[in-house]
Amino acid sequence: MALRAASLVASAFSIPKEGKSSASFKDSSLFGISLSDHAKADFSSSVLRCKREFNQRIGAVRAQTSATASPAVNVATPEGKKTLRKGSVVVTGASSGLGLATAKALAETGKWHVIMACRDFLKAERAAKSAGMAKENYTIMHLDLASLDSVRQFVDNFRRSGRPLDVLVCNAAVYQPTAKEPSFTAEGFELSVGTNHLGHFLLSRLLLDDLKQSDYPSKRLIIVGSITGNTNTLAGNVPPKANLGDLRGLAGGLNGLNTSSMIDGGEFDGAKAYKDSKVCNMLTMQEFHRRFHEETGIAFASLYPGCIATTGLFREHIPLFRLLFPPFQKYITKGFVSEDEAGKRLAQVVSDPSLTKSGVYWSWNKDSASFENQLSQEASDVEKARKVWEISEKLVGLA
Ligand code: LMG
Ligand code: NDP
Ligand code: PMR
Repeated sequence: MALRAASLVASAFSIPKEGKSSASFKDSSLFGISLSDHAKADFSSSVLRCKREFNQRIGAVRAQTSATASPAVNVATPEGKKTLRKGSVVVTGASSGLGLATAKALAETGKWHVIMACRDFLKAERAAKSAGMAKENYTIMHLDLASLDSVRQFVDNFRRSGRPLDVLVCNAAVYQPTAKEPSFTAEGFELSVGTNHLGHFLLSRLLLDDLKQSDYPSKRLIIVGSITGNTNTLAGNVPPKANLGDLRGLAGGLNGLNTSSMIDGGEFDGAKAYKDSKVCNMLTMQEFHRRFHEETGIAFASLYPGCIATTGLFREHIPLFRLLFPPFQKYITKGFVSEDEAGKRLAQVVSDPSLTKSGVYWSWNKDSASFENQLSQEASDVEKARKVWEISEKLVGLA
């Protein structure tokens, strides 16, 4: 047990070995940007593909009559130099915590227009203002991931806006650690998996087309994962552990009536439902990668941004937990990261030229250097990923 615990502790902190940290990217460089050979190949092929797509698309772009016409990917400065247009990124759940910090970090660069996809418009507006985001750098659009109608409506509204989609960040989540009984989405799915996984699954499937049409040189689809869904870490071994079992509850629709509200068919447990939903998020990212990376050049990625112990995620936990959790993470596990720092990490996955590799679960070491982390056996199970994908397609009405 002691040995097992020690190895769990080591893998929880997963300090990168074998030169996997981003420092190792320094071995080659393209246009002054440090890239690994793999990432370089990835980047240049996507540049070529983008040029092709751009040429095909340019007619369509010109014909667009919507309110905000999609600008050309290269825009001329007053001095006549060509620069890349502003990127257009959708961030779900940008009204607090990691999503807000990411939106802020991206907006501050002046290189991104952030579409904050939020369920509470006023809260989002106040959050953006108090974060000091300049008006021209963001747009708030309504999205309630606990309703598939709302997801479809959001996609519709987004398309009407005429903005291109260059990067999609699936960040929003709910966590119900103290709920005794399950609650449900508009369609009757258990709320955590319904919101965190199924809502995002439909959103990202629908918006894949929009991403494909973007002429931006580095298109990305990011789904936020977590350490607690990975049972190859200490954090992932704190009970209740994530476990999707044979997916019988998911296949039954998680409605808690004629079937369990839990993916594995067991008794409802809010903390487990959240961890299970994160496993689905990480499996979905990999399935996207297998199905669409080669064809589209889109980079699919997931990440564990660190333990952001101060966010609204823990709003339903007991007050004592909320009081002790931040110092516990800061001084005992040392896994604590501030909202600002976590936002910068996710912003890197959105826009850093060295993080173009697809199919990766990014993590950071203590010096905030990114590295490709290992997922648990279940969170990297190819067969399970395919099954989760296929069942989810049916549940959200895509198959
Ligand atoms: C459930 O409880 C909740 O019921 C559920 O609502 C939800 O929140 C869910 O995962 C989320 O958790 C889990 C519960 C059971 O954990 C606790 O919250 C109990 C805390 C017990 C405190 C133990 C002492 C730790 C030292 C404390 C420092 C003070 C700060 C307190 C901060 C509180 C924040 C948590 O958890 C357990 O069963 C406890 C044992 C779990 C360990 C499992 C890991 C196996 C490997 C063992 C290695 C041990 C060595 C590591 C030492 C780390 C340092 C403590
Ligand atoms: P927060 O609670 O601060 O942020 C969650 C966001 O999701 C909020 O903006 C919330 O909106 C939004 N949201 C919740 N339900 C819906 C819904 N139905 N439709 C639309 N938006 C919704 O938590 P975090 O910032 O901590 O969480 C962000 C992500 O980070 C999550 O994916 C989480 O799993 C992940 N994560 C967090 C860690 C942490 O330690 N905090 C660690 C690892 C991963 P509203 O403001 O209206 O409530
Ligand atoms: Mg955990 C290296 C140790 C580590 C890390 C990085 C986390 C992250 N946690 C660690 C260890 C422990 N935690 C230990 C030893 C315990 C038992 C005392 C513990 C407990 C604990 C609880 C009760 N931890 C928690 C909870 C929660 O309710 C959080 C949770 O599981 O939400 C699903 C949580 C978390 N610990 C983390 C992280 C990142 C979380 C937050 C949520 C998430 O994964 O998104």
